[in-house]
Amino acid sequence: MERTFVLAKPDAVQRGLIGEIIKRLEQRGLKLVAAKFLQVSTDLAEQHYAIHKGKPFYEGLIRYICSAPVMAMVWEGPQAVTAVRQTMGATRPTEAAPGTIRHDFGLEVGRNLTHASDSPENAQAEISLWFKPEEMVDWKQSNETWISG
Ligand code: DAT
Ligand code: MG
Repeated sequence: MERTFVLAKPDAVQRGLIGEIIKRLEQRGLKLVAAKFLQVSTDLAEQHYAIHKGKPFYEGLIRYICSAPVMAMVWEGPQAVTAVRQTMGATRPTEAAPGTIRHDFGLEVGRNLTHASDSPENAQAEISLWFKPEEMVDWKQSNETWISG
């Protein structure tokens, strides 16, 4: 089983879309294994988006991610990284496929509602940046065998 890190970003929180995002990931069959609601510090934002430092949109991205609370989550399932990126849609909402979160709720790249890890390696790094090991909940989903056989 694979795990991936997901954020409902400040615009999703402000627009009351946390539930919608969680609903879509639950419906997909993924299992929630950690979650917390927090105000992101500049320090955490800079660590999370270190790969984008120096890009033209970097400063705005840090301001945006710290501008209101976020819901940070870890989701588990077969190919969870790929599955969540697919449910989330392309980075630019206008390029995201209909039926994806970014298409269905977004218009601009700077307000694209969600973050999700882009590889299993980055997922591990992001999970350990945002969560302590003891914050991960080990539980069995009763319908697991009907989602992955
Ligand atoms: P993703 O979030 O799909 O993994 P990314 O890692 O390339 O995309 O970029 C991180 C975030 O930075 C992205 O969700 C929105 C913002 N961003 C990326 N490219 C941008 C651009 N050209 N202008 C403004 N914001 C951008
Ligand atoms: Mg990315």
